Amino acid sequence: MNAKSKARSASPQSNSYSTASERYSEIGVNTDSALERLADIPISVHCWQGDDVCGFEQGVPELGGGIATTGNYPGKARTPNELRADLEMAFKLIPGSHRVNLHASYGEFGSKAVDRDSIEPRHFRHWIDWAKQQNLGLDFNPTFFSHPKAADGFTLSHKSKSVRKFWIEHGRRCREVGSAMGKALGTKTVTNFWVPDGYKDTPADRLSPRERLAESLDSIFETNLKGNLDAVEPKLFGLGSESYVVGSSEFYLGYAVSRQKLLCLDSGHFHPTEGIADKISSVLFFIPELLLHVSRGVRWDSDHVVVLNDELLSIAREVVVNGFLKRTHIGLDYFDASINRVAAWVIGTRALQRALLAALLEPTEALRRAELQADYTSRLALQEELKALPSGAVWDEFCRRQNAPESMRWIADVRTYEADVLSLRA
Ligand code: RNT
Ligand code: ZN
Repeated sequence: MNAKSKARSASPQSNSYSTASERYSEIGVNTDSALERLADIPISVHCWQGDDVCGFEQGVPELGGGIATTGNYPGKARTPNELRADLEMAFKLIPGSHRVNLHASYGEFGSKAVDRDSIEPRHFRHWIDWAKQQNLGLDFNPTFFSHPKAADGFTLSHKSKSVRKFWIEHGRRCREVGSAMGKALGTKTVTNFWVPDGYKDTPADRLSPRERLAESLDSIFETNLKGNLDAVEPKLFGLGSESYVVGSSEFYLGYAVSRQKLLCLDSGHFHPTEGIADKISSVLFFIPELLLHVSRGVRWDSDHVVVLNDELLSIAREVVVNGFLKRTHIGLDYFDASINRVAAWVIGTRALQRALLAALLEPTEALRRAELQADYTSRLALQEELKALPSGAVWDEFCRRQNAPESMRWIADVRTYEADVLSLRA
């Protein structure tokens, strides 16, 4: 139990919560049980928002792989200790108990350079100890970008056997790190595979790279490891891979179904008007579990800070009302260097939790009853009515019970932290 949950129910509930609770009970929804369920949903918070996806390897090249951060807001974390301190600050302002999602490039390698094909669980020992002490789960990602051997845009599907061999070894070692994390913390680590491989312009051969990618992945996944779950993440396009991405949606859907792996749906990895909410009940029909990278696409960028918009509400709804919470690992994936990075974590995570709460407060039975009776008029009327119910008061009560700041009160703490800590970083 963490410090936050120990202080649970310290203060009495507010009048506005009682009023809200009554309004919801009129439509058959129990707000107390919604709050209990919400407290049980961990969000995997991505470490890379804290330092613009730089990581801690020696002499790392520029951020590559077709992803980019924009902005130069001061105060990004420069060391593992700074990143952990920033995450601790964010978790004080986020209700509930959560997880941290690490990339291989965030290992602690000491003074000597450790290449990607040589990483070991010991390079993540501090992270594991810290996670244990903070009561956090860990998730993991091999880093197939920002590296000389990825500079030409290909890794696991590279035409050169020796380049592929290097990245296959990286993938294998990352699963071992994931397994060590999962075993040490008693909660399985999801190790997510995303490779940037693709062409800027129209390829002459779309097939061979896909054959090589499947073969490389199969050899990475050869061994069964305890404590670890494998996920694969498709993408539509990246910067410099506008015309062709080897690991497309169809490729990985087929791969995940045929190998019974987790599929990672990143909400920024599809056509601009294509949402992932409707995909959830389809893919979970054929794969064991799902990983979500909740993000927000804006034009060319797939990684704006998550906000409480319709897309987010429908993603959360599909997971909750279909009973998929146990089979869905919910993570965040965005990186904004133009605002306070601790605030970026807090805003995105709280937005996601509010979307989950809205779903937990839905009178799903009533909606489904109307639907079965072909009463689409009542279904639409009720869907609209729900938007105006006082979910804000229920959210405030959740924050109070979890000993996290209500409404926007967290921003004062971010400002203090900025003045005392972040602004001192050169
Ligand atoms: C990139 C993918 C991938 C990365 C992280 C850093 O488009 O979304 O998940 O964002 O691995
Ligand atoms: Zn992603």
